[in-house]
Amino acid sequence: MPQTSLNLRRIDLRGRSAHGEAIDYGSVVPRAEFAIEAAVEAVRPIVEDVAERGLPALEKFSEEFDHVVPQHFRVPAAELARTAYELDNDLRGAFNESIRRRREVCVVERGEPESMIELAPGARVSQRLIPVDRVGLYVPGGRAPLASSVIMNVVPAQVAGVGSIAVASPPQAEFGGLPHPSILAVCHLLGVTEVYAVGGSQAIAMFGYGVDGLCEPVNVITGPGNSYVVAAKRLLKGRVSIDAEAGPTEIAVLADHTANPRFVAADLISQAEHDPTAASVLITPDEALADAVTAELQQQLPATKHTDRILTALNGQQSGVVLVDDLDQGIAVANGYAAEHLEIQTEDAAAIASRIRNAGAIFLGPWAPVSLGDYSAGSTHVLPTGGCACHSAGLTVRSFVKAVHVIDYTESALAEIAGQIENFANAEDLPSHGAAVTVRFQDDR
Ligand code: HSO
Ligand code: ZN
Repeated sequence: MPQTSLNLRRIDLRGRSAHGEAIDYGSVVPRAEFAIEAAVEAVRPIVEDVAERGLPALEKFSEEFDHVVPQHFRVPAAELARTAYELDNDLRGAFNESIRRRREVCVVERGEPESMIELAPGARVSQRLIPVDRVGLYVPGGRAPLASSVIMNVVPAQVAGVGSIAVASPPQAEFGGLPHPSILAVCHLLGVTEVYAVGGSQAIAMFGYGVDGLCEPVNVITGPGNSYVVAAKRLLKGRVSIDAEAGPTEIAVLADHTANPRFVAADLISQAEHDPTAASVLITPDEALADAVTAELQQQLPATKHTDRILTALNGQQSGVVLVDDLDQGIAVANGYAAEHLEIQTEDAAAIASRIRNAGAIFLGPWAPVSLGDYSAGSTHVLPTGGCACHSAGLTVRSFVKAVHVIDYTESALAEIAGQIENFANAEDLPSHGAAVTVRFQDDR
């Protein structure tokens, strides 16, 4: 049922520590349900069918889920060029600038392709960063055609040096069975020529197993998607590597009396716009700010395009205001929550940020809204959700390379450590391991 009024919950932590209560900061703000387990069972037969039958299975599932069977599952080059040609000039400029900025940051992310250390004379270990051979990037086409996600997935793969990059996005009946034109146009601007009009879990299966006569299997699958897409990625994990299992978008804003409530409200709304299960959380020691932000939300909501979705997200139990004793406690809440996006709108935001340990990305001060990062900051917008920022980072160049160690010891360098290896191996009751070293230093029989 459509919601009609804002009902943003408040979680009041003030005074609770003073009363000796131990607060579990990891569970102050609950997460929305993101049911992957059930989806895994639903997509298993789809993934298996694509793996077994290939093209006929893609046709069947396109019909069933996308209500259109594309004339060509591989988007013809002429269509890619056409969509880029037909792009509005200003939008083309925005796409190109976003690509340029992301690419510059990626060059820093890539770092040195090879680094070496000499641990003792002749004892050298190098680390070589080797890009994977082939990646498949999925771009959803449902609620919003995320052209920016094409940039965020393709650019780091390109800068990593991945030789073969394929993109898949669902066929859309309204575009004659092609993916959304802005997605195709961005592919063209990026120089990606292998694009498929295939959606959902069948696209993930196509990437994982390959489809005879259409698509070779890939080594890495990345890209956002609904719970079915995530479930399919989970099924293929191991066969390929995947990026994080992305759940609904989250924004947390840690703010004090210096924050502008109009900005804070707009930012909370911006991420709520993604999904009725998106999370928008304000953490503040300033009750007056909480009131002002709530009033601003009321004010701004009627003018939003996706009011229903936004209201549902804001009214959900996963969103709300957390009132804290002070910024120290605010930092504890932010670290416990581990938001995908954390904005810091406080006095000396940089100093506060230096104490943040868990967040997908940190946005400093009033002039760095999450929307900047979503499109044009140069940073990645593929970020860990659901608390995964405690152990994982966003998608970067490093997601597409393997760090391979190259071990290069001289005879004397090995001789120097041989006794220790033998000892170590014996302690593990694996004496043949030790012998593989010592045999090298025994007289030939
Ligand atoms: N905020 C989303 C990314 C996105 N926003 C794409 C707009 N377009 C997840 O980080
Ligand atoms: Zn966004």
